Amino acid sequence: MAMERTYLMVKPDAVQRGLMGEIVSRLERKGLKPVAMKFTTIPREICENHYGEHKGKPFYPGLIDYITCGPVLAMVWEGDNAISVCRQMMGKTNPQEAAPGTIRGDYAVDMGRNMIHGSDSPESAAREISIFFSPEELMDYGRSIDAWVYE
Ligand code: D4T
Repeated sequence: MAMERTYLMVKPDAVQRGLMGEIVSRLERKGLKPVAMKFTTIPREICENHYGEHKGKPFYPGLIDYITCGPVLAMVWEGDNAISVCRQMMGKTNPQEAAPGTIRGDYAVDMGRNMIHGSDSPESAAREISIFFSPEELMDYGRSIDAWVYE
């Protein structure tokens, strides 16, 4: 098994639309384990650091305005291949191309209001988790149900 941690973030549009619970619920029902959660409004500098790879692209200013416009639910989730599992649950970046059954496929229609962020590699997961959480905010605990989630 490849136990991984991934950084997920319910974006301001999903918070405003009352869909935080729906998203957390899908992740729990999948069998993933919550490691950390924080309801917070992201300062601009931190958002610019998080999305540093997109600096200079035409959509960058709108992206920063959108992500910083209201509270987000910052989270860390753990599971076998959690990074790729969560990306699959999120669906493609453009919600119009995201498959039905995915979060973006079921609830979003606009690339600039695509509900959720998820790390795309172990390197970005480690980087993003460290931007939003201190080590002591990451919960280490066992769950008895894991014997029924994993063989
Ligand atoms: P995030 O990072 O928000 O989870 O999205 P993805 O990982 O799925 O996609 P991304 O990093 O390529 O894009 C970041 C963010 O920018 C918006 N965006 C992206 C946009 O508005 N127009 C575009 O052309 C692209 C490529 C959507 C997600």
